[in-house]
Amino acid sequence: MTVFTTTPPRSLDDPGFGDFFLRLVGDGDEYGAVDVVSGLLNDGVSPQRIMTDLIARTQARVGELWAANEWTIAREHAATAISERALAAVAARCTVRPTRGRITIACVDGEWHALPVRILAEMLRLDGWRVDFLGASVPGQHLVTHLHQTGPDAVALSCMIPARLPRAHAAVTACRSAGVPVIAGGRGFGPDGRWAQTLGADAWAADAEGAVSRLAENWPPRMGDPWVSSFLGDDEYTYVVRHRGDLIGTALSRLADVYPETERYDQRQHDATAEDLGHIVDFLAASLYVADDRLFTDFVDWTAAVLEARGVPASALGAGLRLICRQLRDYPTATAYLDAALVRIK
Ligand code: B12
Repeated sequence: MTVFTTTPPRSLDDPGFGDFFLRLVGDGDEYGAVDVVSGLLNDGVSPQRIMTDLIARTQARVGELWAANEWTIAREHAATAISERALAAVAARCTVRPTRGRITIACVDGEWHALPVRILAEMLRLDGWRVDFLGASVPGQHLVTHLHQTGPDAVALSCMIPARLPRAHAAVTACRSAGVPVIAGGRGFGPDGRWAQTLGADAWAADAEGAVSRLAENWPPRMGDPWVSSFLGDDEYTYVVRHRGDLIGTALSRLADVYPETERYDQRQHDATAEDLGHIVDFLAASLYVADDRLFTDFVDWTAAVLEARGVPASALGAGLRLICRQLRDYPTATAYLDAALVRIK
């Protein structure tokens, strides 16, 4: 990171401006961060550019620093709170009268990444949409009640973690059954939005700018039968979901036999291991749900890197995967997905 001993950079185009802002959010300097975005607005920089090129990019770097174990979870939380404050400061300075339709924006049930979709909400407001922003983790039935009460022209559904895709599917199906077309987004739907289509979403966009363009043209889309893609998940998916607790509990009870280091684990390490095993089962289930092993192997690659940055060797992850795999001997697709992941971490 660049260290500024002299005058801080002034323009968003200056090399080092991103580092400068990252340092403010990383140091917990809320007033400094708000001053920076206010200064940019005063200089005539568009609010859209501040949101996408500064705040969103900074958050991506916050994520990299957390994943690399350079920043603690607390520092990431504090930085995110400051980014939210800076975003609110930008939004407070821009008032646009709605000229387009009405849109409901929500994160799927169990999805706590509200900031990405808050950026989307502000970008759509600036483009003339009347936005109902419902925020993080909206249970499907409450979302549908809201649709009946407000009658929007679209629902924008966010899913940042692929493990939430089965719940995203329930929400997509419910919204479409209520006659409201769905635009899906967030990295949980896959790098090219491939799983948005699997789940029957009417549209997908990679980011807020893409969503603004997609919704500005050719909306509403022609909606097919909402029930066509409403049944996903087979007996393997159902088995893994129903036996989640047993799969994790049995793996934990046998872990010390195959990975003796865990005998020296303190309570915090045990809790983290149980949480990691939970993620393995949840991502495996989601992978079975969309019938795509890439969802699971991408997750295992990511987990291996995160654990390695914390000094946990790939063999520990391998031990966990094998213990889950042994319990799923009678389930050929699940076993094949686990094997595909095991090959990668050897
Ligand atoms: C802040 C943060 C959190 C905060 C969220 C707080 C908040 N108020 O948002 C908290 C602490 C809650 C959190 C929790 C977790 N997080 Co987190 N988090 C992040 C972080 C650092 C920043 C998120 C952010 O604001 N990004 C900035 C925005 C702008 O990013 P963006 O993706 O470019 O956003 C655009 C698109 O996604 C798109 N978009 C989003 N939604 C929608 C919807 C529609 C309809 C459309 C069209 C477009 C769209 O438009 C956005 C704007 O352009 C990211 C890192 C990252 N790269 O994003 C990790 C990250 C997303 N988190 C991650 C993880 C793993 C988790 C946890 C599982 C950690 C854990 N072990 O508990 C939990 C899961 C919680 C849950 N169930 O939801 C991983 C996901 C990796 C993966 N395998 O998918 C990431 C990528 C970190 C990393 N580098 O590995 N997290």
